[in-house]
Amino acid sequence: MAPPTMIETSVRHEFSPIVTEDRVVRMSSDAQNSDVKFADWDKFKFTPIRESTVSRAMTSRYFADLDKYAESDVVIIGAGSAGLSAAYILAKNRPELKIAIIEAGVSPGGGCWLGGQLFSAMILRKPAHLFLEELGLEYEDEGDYVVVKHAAFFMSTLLSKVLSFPNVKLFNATAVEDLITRRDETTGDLRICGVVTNWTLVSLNHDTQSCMDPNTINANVILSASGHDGPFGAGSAKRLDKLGCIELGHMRGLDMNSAEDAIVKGTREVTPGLVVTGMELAEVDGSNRMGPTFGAMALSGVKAAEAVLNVYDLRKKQNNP
Ligand code: AHZ
Repeated sequence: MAPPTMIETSVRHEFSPIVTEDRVVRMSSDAQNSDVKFADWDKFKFTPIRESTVSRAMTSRYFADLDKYAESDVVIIGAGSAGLSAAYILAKNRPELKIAIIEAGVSPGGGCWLGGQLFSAMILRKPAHLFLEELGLEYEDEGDYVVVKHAAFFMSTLLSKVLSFPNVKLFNATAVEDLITRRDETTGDLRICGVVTNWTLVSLNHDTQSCMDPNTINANVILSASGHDGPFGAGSAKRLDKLGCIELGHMRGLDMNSAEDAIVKGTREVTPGLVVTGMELAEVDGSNRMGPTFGAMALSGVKAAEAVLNVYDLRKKQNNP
């Protein structure tokens, strides 16, 4: 018997590529005419381009963004589930704010591409399902908790929505190396006024190369969402500890029930000018980890957005430089 073939020429497809002259210009579904009409691929040709045009198309935009976001309204450190949930709420509700997201990894998304132990499904305890409804994401309702069929489905949906807002710029492959601090003349408190950045690959090589100075971004409010301690995580918390602004609590062992409530409750402005969200808070407060349940990350992000706006609006009212 002949093996099943991958290509069957008589198959009727639901779509029809529209061909003008020798190029395919668009695809559309056409119920009346569902036989596929392929382009004449022998004649197919893209529009011409010079290499420098590609280079300028990228660099002009990137440097324009660096210029625009050098003064940001909000900087978010870390594009994991907590940082991106906050970015979504902020960007949607306050389209006039310039929001820069700084992500050390090349791939944004943090630890949210899989569930626990590299399994696919993502579990969120109620009422975090309300955030899924806001995103228009499907889930299975299991009573006290809900299940998204794949964590990547959650992350890719959230990411695409955040990136579609015109007031958001994601600078990935860029690490926050330090915080910009100023002493408040009236209170004497240290205030966080921005971030110190560098290409992540440069940050990883400070030990092997002579001084490679960083870049900076000033901002009215910083939202730190850099996750629990690890190669990059909890950077703001550790820096604030060294500056004497807080005393690190260090994340404790796993307890799903207490951990998720503690993260949402603890989401706040930890030091003037800097709000902390997500698992970085476990390092600040010494609360438990929750492992593979993600409701607290989403709702901590939502609460953080509110805290960021309170700080921002107050700062604007006081006209603080
Ligand atoms: O790359 C980091 C990740 O994408 C990024 N990041 C960390 N330090 C950074 C720095 N500059 C720029 N200095 C930095 N970016 O921050 C992101 C953090 O994402 P995450 O998913 O690790 O944190 P989260 O708090 O959004 O979610 C944590 C989810 C949990 S719970 C848990 C447990 O209980 O064990 N483990 C995880 C991953």
